[in-house]
Amino acid sequence: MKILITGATSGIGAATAKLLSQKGHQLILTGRRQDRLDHLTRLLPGSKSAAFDLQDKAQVQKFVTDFSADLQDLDVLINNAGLARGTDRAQDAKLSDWEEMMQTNVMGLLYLTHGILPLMSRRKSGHIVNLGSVAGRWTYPGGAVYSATKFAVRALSEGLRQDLLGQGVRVSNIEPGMVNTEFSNVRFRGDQSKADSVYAGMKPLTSEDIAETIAWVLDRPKHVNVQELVIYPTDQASVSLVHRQN
Ligand code: NDP
Ligand code: 8X3
Repeated sequence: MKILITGATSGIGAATAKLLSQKGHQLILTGRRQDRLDHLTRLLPGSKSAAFDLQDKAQVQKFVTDFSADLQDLDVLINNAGLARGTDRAQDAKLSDWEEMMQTNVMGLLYLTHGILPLMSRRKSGHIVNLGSVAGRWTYPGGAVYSATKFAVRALSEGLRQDLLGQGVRVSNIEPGMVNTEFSNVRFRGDQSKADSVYAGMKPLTSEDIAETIAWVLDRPKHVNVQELVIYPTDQASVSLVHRQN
């Protein structure tokens, strides 16, 4: 299959790219960090890449135009790129952090999906896999706006399934709990000790766990659509209930 993965430069996106490449799929990989994309395309035979910022509508539309020939027969879009910024209570949070999360996790996903959907609908075939989160079902202190973006991803996934009914296009929303990636480092703007403390004394999910989940969802027969999938580490019972060894 031909598969486009956003946020392939790190974490879940990079692990998914490696696994799907091993399985023989043809990949188009995106992210902002050109050096990491170059490394991946060297590593993964037949893969292509494009560096652009999902927050910028013009850059996303330019990508869709530049890759128009490649995208005509795209089988799968994995809307993985996303981020959280900070855990400040809403009353203390920076508006620019809220804007960055909304613009990336919601508008970026929409800009790209808007470019790809008509192509899939026309072919009456395709699969959109969104990276939601358990934060898209349950909120926690300091996570209101990140959660709002992932609630939006869940609503969009559900609404798209309704609009696409009869078009042969599947939409899946994967909703992980804690996964140890660069996510917390980004959330705390490079403070690695703060990022490490998120996973201290517990065993989080790995990027590979989620990559395997995505590969399984893609491998279901065409008449089967895994609509939503919540996956927590065993050490996490809810967004705020985590078991830690001392
Ligand atoms: P990482 O920080 O490791 O990876 C995030 C990816 O998103 C990077 O490749 C980054 O690429 C890309 N990205 C971020 N902002 C932009 C942008 N403006 N334009 C283009 N690409 C962008 O985090 P994860 O792998 O953990 O996160 C992947 C997805 O999984 C996210 O949507 C996240 O919300 C979700 N998720 C993560 C969980 C976790 O605990 N880690 C749990 C549940 C869901 P670059 O910086 O090169 O642009
Ligand atoms: C990331 C998981 O619990 O940090 O989506 O919000 S959480």
